[in-house]
Amino acid sequence: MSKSSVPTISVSDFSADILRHLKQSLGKDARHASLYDWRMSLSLALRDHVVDPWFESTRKTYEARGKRVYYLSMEFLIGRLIEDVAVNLGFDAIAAQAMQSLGQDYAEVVANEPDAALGNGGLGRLAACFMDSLSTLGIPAYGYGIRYEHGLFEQHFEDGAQMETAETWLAQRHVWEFERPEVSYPIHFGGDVVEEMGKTIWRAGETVMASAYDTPVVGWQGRWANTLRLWAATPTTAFDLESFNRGDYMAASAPEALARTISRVLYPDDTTDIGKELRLKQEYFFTSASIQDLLRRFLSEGGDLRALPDHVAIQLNDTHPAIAGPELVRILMDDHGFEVAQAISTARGCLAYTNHTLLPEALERWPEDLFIRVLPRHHRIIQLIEAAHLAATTSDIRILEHGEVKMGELAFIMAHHVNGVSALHSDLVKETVFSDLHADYPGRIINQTNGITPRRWLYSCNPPLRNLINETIGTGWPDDLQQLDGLSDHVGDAGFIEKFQVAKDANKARLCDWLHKRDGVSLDPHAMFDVQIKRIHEYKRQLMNLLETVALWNEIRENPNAGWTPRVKIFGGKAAPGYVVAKEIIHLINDAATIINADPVTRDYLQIVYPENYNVSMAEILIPATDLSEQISTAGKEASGTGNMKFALNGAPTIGTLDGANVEIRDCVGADNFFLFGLTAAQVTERRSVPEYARRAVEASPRLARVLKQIESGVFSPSDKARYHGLVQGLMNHDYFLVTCDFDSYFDTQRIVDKAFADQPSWTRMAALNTARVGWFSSDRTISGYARDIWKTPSLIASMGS
Ligand code: 26Q
Repeated sequence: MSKSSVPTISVSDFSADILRHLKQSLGKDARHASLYDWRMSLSLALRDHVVDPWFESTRKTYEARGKRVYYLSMEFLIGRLIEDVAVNLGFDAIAAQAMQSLGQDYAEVVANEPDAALGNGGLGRLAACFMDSLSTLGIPAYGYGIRYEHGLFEQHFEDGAQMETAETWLAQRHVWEFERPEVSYPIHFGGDVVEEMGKTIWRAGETVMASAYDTPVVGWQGRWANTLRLWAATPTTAFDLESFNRGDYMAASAPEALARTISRVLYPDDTTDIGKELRLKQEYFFTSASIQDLLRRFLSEGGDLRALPDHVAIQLNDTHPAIAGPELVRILMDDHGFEVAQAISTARGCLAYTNHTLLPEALERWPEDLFIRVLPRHHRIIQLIEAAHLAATTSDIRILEHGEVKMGELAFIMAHHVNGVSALHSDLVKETVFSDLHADYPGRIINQTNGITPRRWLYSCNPPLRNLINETIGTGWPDDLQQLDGLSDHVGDAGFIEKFQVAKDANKARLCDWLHKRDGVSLDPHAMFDVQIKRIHEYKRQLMNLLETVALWNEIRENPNAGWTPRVKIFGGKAAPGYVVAKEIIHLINDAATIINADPVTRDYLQIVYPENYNVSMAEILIPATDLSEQISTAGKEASGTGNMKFALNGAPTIGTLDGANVEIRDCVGADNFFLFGLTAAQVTERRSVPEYARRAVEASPRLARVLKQIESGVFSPSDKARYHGLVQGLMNHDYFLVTCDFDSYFDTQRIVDKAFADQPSWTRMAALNTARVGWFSSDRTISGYARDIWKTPSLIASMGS
């Protein structure tokens, strides 16, 4: 693509930079420096090199007077940044050598950084990958979100059950951000709406300030850097002096306490937690601040608001910022004198909405009375938006219905484009949740299949494979991932396959070391590492994986000398604290691990491990070490998945259903290199209408019936034999996600996997073909699609053209 900007610094100069920061910024000398001090000094030395590309990008953006992208997301699941910045600047080798020359272990220093876990899972991580790609592609963009004081909770296991504790990433200084005390906006809540001299006036009840913190996001080879701007809530007046002077010390700090709750903590639920007032306030807080900020920028450059859609592209990451529509309309009408129709069409010209779910319970709705209480002016504007929609179409779809405000309908109606996140998902969006609105606005729904950044998810997390790829096809692939196709020519070469295997073995060894150090657990590095890592959800069917594990255990016990392929079943993931069934599933996996891992008969063939507190950094160790990727959701339920792409890219074939992006992954890697099982989305719908389908499936499968009986009777919970009654009964009686119906197909396919893995060269060839053929899943390709089809924004990196 563009010319590479090779780092222009020597190891000794960079070491000197680090020492300078150690002294000047940390106030330490090398003899007394802690790991933390070294990490801070290294980060600051790297950060110095981000500033120039950042300023340069800002200048070019300003001069171009072109369109900017504003990506609004409640979540940015970033992870660590040191390695990310080092890699993108081309400083990774230099940084490692500099730390070594200073007598420090680079890997240890890097690992000292806490994860920025400002997200729950897929949606938040997607936002982080998109920020990386927007900078790599040189598209002028701002990410807007919330600077939560506490990110996603930390998970601990107590006797196998999940416990949660607060996460405190800001307890240490976050070096990557720049506080912008001069950038702040008032955010109003509550109060009432009155008409005064023909004008509608919102007299707010309470006000908090939104204050900006900026983190530069540097793209590949430092060619461009955008800004991630996160908002923190602060009180309008730090202290109520009047109360204080009266001696009422507690009342004096009341406004402060109120304001600070807004950006205090990330909601730990990845489906809607209906009706929580604070959540609605969070959504409006960051959305209003972002809209005010982008309008201030536009107006300060002399823009005419009627031309706003030519300069501003606002992407809504799910419905969480859907209040952006009414907020923009409100400001255009109330502050700038726009007529309703003109305000709505101008706002719509700026807005686009990405849907990430088909689960009906996950579609955001707010009780109307709560909504009126918190945002009375916006409620009236939504009535105007609804009226305009009803007048312009033959539709009977409403935004306000049954005493609720439906955020999906609001986002859809206020967007010029709505997109799904995989081909199958986008089709289902058209056919199911938004079929009526699709008929009202044909052409509005499009697809943009998700992607992942190859910088973090291959280059940086997998050095052995990165080096092999570099020596095989050259170094142009990290920003042009389809070049991996070139590996296909080498899969017939035994020498290449051997090296691919060596790389995988090195990653497995790294995982074994890490787990041993962290948890004291030992794994057989020759066993198949079979990994399922993601949020715990019934539709993702970790329970089916566990049932298969128990069935396999039974079979090995009965016939220990049948030449079993050794497996380690690795689980990782958190359950929402209030999601009872998900927590039971976690408990069961841990209980089963206790019994099965202690069985001397099966010990050499089967082991279950569930490292606690799965996060982005753990994913970076697990994924490169994986042999088999578990993507086993009920067809039609996983909008896309992105872990599925990470595994395939790192040479792990998938066992999976035809769900989300699995469909497209299978198309790319070829049916021979993907272990398909289970019902299709259409068959799932059909099966649900069969009476007693779960009971029938269990009766038809003695293998499954036996496993369920073992679990129900307390084989894995000897101290509390009734512990899993409810879980098993739930499966027999409801099984909405068809675990029972897909079980046999899954078990049988796992046995095909066993056989395939036993032939190592042929397995490795399959793994290598996965890597070679999934270049299309780069988030650069995804972002190019958004830029082309939705935003109409060109790259400002000269040599990239477009
Ligand atoms: C909403 C309201 C109140 C509380 C919580 C929420 C909430 C928070 C997070 C609702 C949903 C989420 C996250 C959803 C999510 O991560 N979806 C995933 O998005 C990925 C990126 O597109 C897809 O790959 C996954 O398939 C999808 O499940």
